[in-house]
Amino acid sequence: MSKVFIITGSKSDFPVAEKAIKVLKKYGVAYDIAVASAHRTPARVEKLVTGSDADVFISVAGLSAALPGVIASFTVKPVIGVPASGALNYDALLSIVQMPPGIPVACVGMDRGDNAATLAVEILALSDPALAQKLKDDREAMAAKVERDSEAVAEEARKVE
Ligand code: RP5
Repeated sequence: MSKVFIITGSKSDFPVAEKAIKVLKKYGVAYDIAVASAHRTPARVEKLVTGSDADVFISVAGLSAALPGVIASFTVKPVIGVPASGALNYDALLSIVQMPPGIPVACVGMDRGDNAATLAVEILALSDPALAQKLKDDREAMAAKVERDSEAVAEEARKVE
């Protein structure tokens, strides 16, 4: 049973999906991945979404980026959209974020497959205390790194002539 279902609009979106997979693997969260396009294969999108037992969907899409919204139309589970960067960049971001009232998609930053996965883990952690603890541990590790970086920068600054 997969907890997270990653659907990309194209094979070319895989590098962004890969960032999500790395995070999900780190937290030991089961996932599935498939390619399906809102425009090229709408029936396949419906079949995949309605047939899935995942708790959270992550959808990576570029250009007009209808896919996350179409996924959201077929489920009441949370959908996290990741705009894939392209020639224009803001096209996909604005498309994903501008959903009509009642059918929201949580939109992360451009190509931020990693943040999409972290948000998915946070949603799953609502009912999984062990997962929540792992997230807290990682936040502490991040904070400790900032302190180490600050000391390193102060040291570099002292050397500047
Ligand atoms: C979108 O169009 C996909 O999500 C992809 O980001 C973009 C380009 O797709 P390909 O032409 O590479 O298949 O639907």
